Amino acid sequence: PHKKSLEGVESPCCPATACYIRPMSISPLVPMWAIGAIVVVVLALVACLGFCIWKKCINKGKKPKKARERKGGRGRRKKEGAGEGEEGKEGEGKEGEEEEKENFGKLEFTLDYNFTDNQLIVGILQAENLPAMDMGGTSDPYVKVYMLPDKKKKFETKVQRKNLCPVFNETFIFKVILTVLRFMYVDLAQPLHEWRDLVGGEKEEVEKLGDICISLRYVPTAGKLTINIMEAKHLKAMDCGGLSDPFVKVVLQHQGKRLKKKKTTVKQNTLNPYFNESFSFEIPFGQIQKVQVLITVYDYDKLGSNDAIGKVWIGFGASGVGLRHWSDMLANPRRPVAQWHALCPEEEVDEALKKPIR
Ligand SMILES: [Ca+2]
Ligand SMILES: [Ca+2]
Repeated sequence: PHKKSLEGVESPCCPATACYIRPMSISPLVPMWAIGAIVVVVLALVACLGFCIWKKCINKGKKPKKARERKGGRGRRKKEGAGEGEEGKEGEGKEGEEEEKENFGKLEFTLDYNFTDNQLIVGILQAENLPAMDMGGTSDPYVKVYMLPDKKKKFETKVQRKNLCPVFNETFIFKVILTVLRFMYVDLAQPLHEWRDLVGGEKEEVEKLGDICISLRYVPTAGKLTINIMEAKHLKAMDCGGLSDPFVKVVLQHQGKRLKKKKTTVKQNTLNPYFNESFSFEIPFGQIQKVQVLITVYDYDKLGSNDAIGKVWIGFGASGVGLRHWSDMLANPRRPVAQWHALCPEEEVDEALKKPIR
């Protein structure tokens, strides 16, 4: 039913975020539950920097649990359990399980709705007592803000490095037309400002998608870049049989423009495919610094469209391993440099690619 009223809108914008639409043209776009969802989302927000990087360093030992236990020792746990309404009820007796549930820290935020401009203003102020997710007993937290059910319009705060009590003080504005302002959690006629306990982050964000080994070689004199897709391991199963049919797509970009696209063959029914397929590209020395290599692993499906398993960004504007691998290649002309990369969710990489590069 929403689709109709959104005619002429460029993207299939979700009903909850009326991004490109003039207020006049639509009426009740946001159902009550969607507004409720906004609040729920804000609660579940603190993510920890670069899940992919994190997964890479830590995936052998699940450190967070230990870290949480350590923190639990400070005695905050009991205070919280007794203090907050719903939590308090279960609070007594189940110490063991509680520990798991509770120590995600707290977030201070504001919600305000501007009726004149149809703006939902979300202020992310600070967080407290976040669990340590990294090896050094600390975290690099940032907050992601989005509205349900559609997560297309996302905002992120800056990353606060090595900080378990980060101060953000950032404001995000959602263009959204609200017709129902009262609902079970919040009355948006009044600005809301409060601290809430964080709950565990989304599962998809810590989910393992697999790793891919890539070799890069650049010969400056010839202006030739060779990318070898060597192998992948522990890929996520995308088919009902618990396996995937992986193949890899390599895209070369320069200043947002797609230069070339190549694909490997499909390896049937495996989560640990061996490819060893090479692709060469001509990139003059003057351009190589600004080139981006995007590598996506797909599961080939006979019926319907292929499923993306995960993606890796190497080269200009990349961070972490993606940047290091590229620098290593440039520092070692004519020599192939191989490197394992943890796959990231495709949408996450695409989102990051859209941002201006600093
Ligand atoms: Ca599939
Ligand atoms: Ca398949």
